[in-house]
Amino acid sequence: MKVWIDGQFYEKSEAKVSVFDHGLLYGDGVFEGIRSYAGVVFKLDEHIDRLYASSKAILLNIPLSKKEMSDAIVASVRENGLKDAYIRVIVTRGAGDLGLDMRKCPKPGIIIIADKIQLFPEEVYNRGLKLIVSHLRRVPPDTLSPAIKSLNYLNNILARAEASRANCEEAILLNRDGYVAECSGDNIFAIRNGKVHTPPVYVGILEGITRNTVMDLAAQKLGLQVAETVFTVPQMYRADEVFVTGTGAEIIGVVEVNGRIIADGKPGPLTMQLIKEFRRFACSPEAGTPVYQTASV
Ligand code: PXG
Repeated sequence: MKVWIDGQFYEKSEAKVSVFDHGLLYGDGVFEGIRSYAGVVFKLDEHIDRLYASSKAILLNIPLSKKEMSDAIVASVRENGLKDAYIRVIVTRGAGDLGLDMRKCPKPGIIIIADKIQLFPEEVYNRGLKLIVSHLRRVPPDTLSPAIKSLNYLNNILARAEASRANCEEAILLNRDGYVAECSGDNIFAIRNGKVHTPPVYVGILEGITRNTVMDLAAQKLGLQVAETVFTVPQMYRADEVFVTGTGAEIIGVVEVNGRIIADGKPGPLTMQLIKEFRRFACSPEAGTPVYQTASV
């Protein structure tokens, strides 16, 4: 595997960064997780826009134009001969001294890892996930905005650990007011009476690219009403269907929340239909940016 670092490819064993990088010392940096399907990088422009927005918010000036970044990502997938890939783009503050001062870090570091994708077993999509509500609240937007995809993921990681310790696959985080925000690495949806609900961005979430795609597909392909709604945990208990969305997960039904079985305990019919529509869309050329001359099949 070849890893792109600051304009050059390195063998995996040689792909290294400084121990003085503030990305490591302080989690000072931003990232994206992106997929490619059949040689098309899914929603690449949207991921790049979010990366640059995150980086602007933390006063980090990426020394590449968006076009150069896009080309480097595509080149990384091609260099590794991948069609279906998981791509991690990381922009760190770069090497500095041991203090917090970002002015001591003259050069941001850019890393692009394009690897084979670790898929969830198909059985997970058919069985659905068990979730808990974490006792940790999602970081409030006036502390470190969850809209920034920063390298500070301890809030999410500790919530996920809480889920694992309770034999659950994901954790729901509430915002400061106790409303459902999102999961540790996924956005959340609830369907009731044929209407699709997901928390609005102002609740304090990452505006997921899968989330936005699913909102479009639910409205356009399934003809459902879709709304950004503030909702509580008990409202989720009585939903007809609950599911999570994310780059890795795509769409996975939720069958249990805090020990409460959702509906009949199976992923719902609309959820299964959305999974089908999402997969069909993801493998189409209009889903993103082609890696090879003749993209897709
Ligand atoms: N919320 C959070 C907090 C995330 O980190 C999402 C929602 C979904 O966003 P997208 O754009 O992917 O639809 C994410 C992103 C993992 C992993 O290994 C997951 C994410 C990021 C990094 C790693 O599960 N999810």
